[in-house]
Amino acid sequence: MTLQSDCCGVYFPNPIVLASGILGTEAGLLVRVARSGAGGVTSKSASPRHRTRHPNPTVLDWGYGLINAVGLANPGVAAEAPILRAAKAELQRLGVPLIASIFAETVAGFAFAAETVGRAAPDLIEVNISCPNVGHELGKPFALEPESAAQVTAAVKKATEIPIIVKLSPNVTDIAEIGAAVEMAGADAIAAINSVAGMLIDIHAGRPILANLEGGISGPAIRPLAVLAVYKLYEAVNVPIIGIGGVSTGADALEMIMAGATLVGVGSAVRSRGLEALGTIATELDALLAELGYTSPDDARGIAHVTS
Ligand code: RRO
Repeated sequence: MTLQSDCCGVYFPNPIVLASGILGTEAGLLVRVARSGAGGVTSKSASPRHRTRHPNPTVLDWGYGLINAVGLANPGVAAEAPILRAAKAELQRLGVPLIASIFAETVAGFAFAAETVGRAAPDLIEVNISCPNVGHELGKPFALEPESAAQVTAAVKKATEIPIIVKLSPNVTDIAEIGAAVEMAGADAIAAINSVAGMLIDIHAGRPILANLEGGISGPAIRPLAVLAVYKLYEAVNVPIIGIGGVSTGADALEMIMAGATLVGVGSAVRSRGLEALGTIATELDALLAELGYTSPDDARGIAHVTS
């Protein structure tokens, strides 16, 4: 069985890719995940200027997944570009594509970030317009309105020739509407979903656990939300979809593919199953596709769509 997958003309040895954020901005960990069988890796979003994290606690495992408010800690795109260039050289030897994620608080900042990470020649650029934990020019994430989502997409598209993946937020009424808007503005692919806004309260202290008060929920608890988002997007857009949210087994990955995903992002499962999780999930997916009579992930993509 071949698990080979094509996204925007980029060849992935298998569709299981490391989601952004979970392993930070360092090259070494990205390469380690690639060595243990990931089909692709995404770096943590880098912003125009260096950012420090929010005060602790920033991440908590609450039993059904994680809640985080890291606050986009990163060294800034100028420092991140050489780190990514080093990672890319090694990843290229392994045949594993690099997706460089960017974030900015302004539309112009996104264009600057795209130009700067472009120097590392990543295979794709992820445009993170959906971080729930940091401030934005409009006071809310660009992914929450079709107009602002499209504005960022168009600006980044103008700033780089590298294909762009726009990462959407689940914290909206109609994700398909946002997806259609970014596709129209030039997105080459769509990633869905970022973490779901949430809060946990320490009943002994009588106050929210995270220092940032609210954070983003990820892991198994959000998987059905992510599957529905991918399903709706698949009916609304023609560009490839990277399905992200709570995937931790080959069966979970196949569910995303059946909803319409071309690639499947894995984040929180790295915490529960270790750095080898992605390779293991790819192996499980391979066995499951064969068992169910599919000859490739392409065969299974979107089959859950019921036509009346
Ligand atoms: O760094 C974070 O707090 C963070 C980001 Br940029 C994001 O996109 N999603 C998330 O859950 N946390």
